[in-house]
Amino acid sequence: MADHAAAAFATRAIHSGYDPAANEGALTPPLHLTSTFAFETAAQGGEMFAGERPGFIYSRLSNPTLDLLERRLADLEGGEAAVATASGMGAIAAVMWTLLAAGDEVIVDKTLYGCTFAFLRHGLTKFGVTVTHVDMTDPENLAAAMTPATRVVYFETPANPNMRLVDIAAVSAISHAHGAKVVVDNTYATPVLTRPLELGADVVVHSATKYLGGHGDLIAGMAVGGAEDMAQVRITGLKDMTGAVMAPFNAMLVLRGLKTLELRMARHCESGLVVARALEDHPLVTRVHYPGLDSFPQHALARRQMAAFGGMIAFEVAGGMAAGMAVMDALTMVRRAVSLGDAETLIQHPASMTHSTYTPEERQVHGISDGLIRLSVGLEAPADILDDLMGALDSVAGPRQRLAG
Ligand code: 3LM
Repeated sequence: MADHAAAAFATRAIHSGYDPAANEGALTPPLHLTSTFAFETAAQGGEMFAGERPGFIYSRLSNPTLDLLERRLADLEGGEAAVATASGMGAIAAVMWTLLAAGDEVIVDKTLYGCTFAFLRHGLTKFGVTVTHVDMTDPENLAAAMTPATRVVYFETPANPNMRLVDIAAVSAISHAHGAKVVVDNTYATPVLTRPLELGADVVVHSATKYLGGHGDLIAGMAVGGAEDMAQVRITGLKDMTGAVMAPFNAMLVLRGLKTLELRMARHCESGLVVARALEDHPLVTRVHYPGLDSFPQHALARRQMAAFGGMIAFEVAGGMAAGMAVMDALTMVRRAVSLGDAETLIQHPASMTHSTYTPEERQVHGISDGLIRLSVGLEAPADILDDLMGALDSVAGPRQRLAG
């Protein structure tokens, strides 16, 4: 199969953009550990700098290993081009600094990952960009908030940590009617579950640290979109402003991760639903936020916009934060750690960890309760994940029930 363009997702995740015949027959793409590239002649180097001749110049601009990863993820997301970055935050910063200038406004959703919130609230505002927070679960709120200065509309779906969804098609239509670009953080859903560009978004960003890498052994980010936007992100946001370029070795690890992305997501989704249902049935659990549950307020949108419901769950327990911490400390297999999308099931407390960049008042306004616990359901046998979680919940519920009795 020489041209993989028509192949299914799982096939393209393994083959897209790579030809062993052009690489000494190597089945696995070579790792190009080089910072710079030698020009055959001085004139040729000048032509490359002038953009008149294709080729590699310096690895802060591009590198063959990164180039393969970029073309492969662009293919999987349905975009024209992509840019690989040192981290998810590197991707977000490179995109925002490219699309925004002083005097512009960015409208962002109410709930965002903690460091994204801090970057917007305390970073971009320092440079004269207006940041407006809107509850985008109702797209009408966005329509009412758009101003002539709005250049970018930014959101996560599902949102970290409380799983709120945003209707990508509806929000994109509203944004485009006002001339604004739509940037979606697709870290939680991955292109296996949702492809925002196909629903109208202009740019997708990822923390590739998470499901794309998939093994908790690297920090990496990606941006995907139209060829012109990505060329600008590469030249402006990445090369000149952040310099947050991905290391070639990490690109190779992300390429390896992508090969099993669809398989892994299937398992994350299957176990996610089993765990979410079991949590919902436990007497200590007062609320479960998981798009696959009938009780999820945006379940209809989840069915429309997501191929399945993912491996991320947020839940609350009776007794609030103290009881939640006790549940976390009673676990024996599930790891107490931030990050997500790894083989290991991870649990963390957003208010004191990933979202401690918000003040307590901001967390309240932005819908992140102090008692919320976040679970990234891993690839272990679902029965073992359940045993550990239910055991921990029982051990905390037991004394509480005895106290109540
Ligand atoms: C976390 N999240 O545990 P990096 N976008 C989303 C994310 O969840 C993240 C980023 C971007 C977590 C990291 S918290 C100290 C650990 C939706 C990261 C940023 O720069 O690759 O970490 O991605 O929720």
